[in-house]
Order: sequence, then structure tokens, then C-alpha cells
Amino acid sequence: MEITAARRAVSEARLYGILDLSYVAAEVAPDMARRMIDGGVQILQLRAKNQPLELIERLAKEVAALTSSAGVPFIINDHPNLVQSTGADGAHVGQDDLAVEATRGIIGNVLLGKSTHSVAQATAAGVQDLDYIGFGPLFATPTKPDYTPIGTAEITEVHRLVRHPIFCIGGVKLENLETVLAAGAKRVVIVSGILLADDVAAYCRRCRALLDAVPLV
Ligand code: TZP
Ligand code: MG
Repeated sequence: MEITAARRAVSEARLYGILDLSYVAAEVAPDMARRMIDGGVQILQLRAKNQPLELIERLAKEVAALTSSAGVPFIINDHPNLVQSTGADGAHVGQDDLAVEATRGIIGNVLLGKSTHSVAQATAAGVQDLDYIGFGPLFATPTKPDYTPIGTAEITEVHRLVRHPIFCIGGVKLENLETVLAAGAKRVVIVSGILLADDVAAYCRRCRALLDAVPLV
């Protein structure tokens, strides 16, 4: 996807889905990606912890073909070096990964997002050359077990301090989405809620309906 279109898509996105291989077997991951796109996920990330690089690259190429025909930005977690070869639209880095400038040196002018786990980290990321930030975990979650939940009280403050699009993450589900929105969230990442849903596309559609009912500004 052309970078201006990708940046516009991120700025308009409300629902960010992650294809996390701890919940989805690699063989069914492309089919899961199709369902998520069909349900209205507006950014898709591949998160593949402890997987062989060849598998991640092969899968990323397959997913990139699906997302690009749907006009959905596709982000690779942890492997900025795979962005170009797979046709991904960008990379996502954590606090302990390669620094933003060094990552930019590898990926160039494509999308770059970063995880933040406190208001201080979010504020620091807010002056970096990033396209969005993640803020969480809001709630305790088996997807990222070793982190202290932030809760929802600081969501408004983070939006006041940071100009980048902010995606609230961590234990967010259809069942608590209205609470998270009422606390000031505008955009969310949902991982296990989507991937463990009986009907993935329908689940995403229901989340989108709640998200889209709240004005972005
Ligand atoms: N970063 C902060 S929380 C989290 C990540 C990757 C996991 C969110 O997963 P879930 O299943 O939506 O709680
Ligand atoms: Mg990482």
C-alpha cells in the first residue's frame, strides 16, 4: 500500500487485529486473516513469537497478499528486516526492541508503531517518528502475562498528551468495549477476543459498530 494511503488508513482506524500464532496455528492463519478482514479489522499485525524465521516470512507474504487487496495496512511484529521482502506495510516494536531511529533505518518510510506501558512511555513515544502507539495492557491478559495492568483511568490523559493515534490494548473485548470507550479510548487492539470468538467476522463487526459510534475527535 502506498504510504500516504497507509497513514490515512491508520489515522482513520478504530479496530486493530493481531494474528497471534499463540492462538492460531500457522496453517489456518491466512483463513483467520480473511475472517478478520471480512469482519472489518482496519489494521492487521502478524505476531509470531518463537517461530522459525522462514515460517514467519512465508506466512507474512500470504497475509500481505490478502491485506493489500483489501486495503488494510499489514504490520509485522518484531521483525523489521522482513518488511520489505514480504510486502508488509510496516513494523511494530516494543520497549525492549530496536530503537525507533534504528528501525526506521531498516524499514524506511513505511508504517511504524510502538508499544507503551505507561503514560511516561507514551509521552516519550509521542515525540518519536512513529505512526501510532499501543497503550496497555489496560487489563490483565494471558496474551501478555508479565505486565502490570494500567487500568482505564489514564486513557484521557494519554490522549491529551500524545498526538499519534493511540490504540488501547490488553484484555479489551466486546464485553468491556463500551467501558473502555467511555473511559476515553478511540481505538483498540483486540487479540484473544477476536481469535477465540466462535464467529470471528461477526465479532469484529460488533466491535466495529461500538467503535464507529464514538467520534474520533
Ligand atoms: N501488548 C500489550 S497487551 C497485549 C500486547 C501485545 C496483548 C493483548 O492481547 P489480548 O488478548 O487482546 O488481551
Ligand atoms: Mg517485540
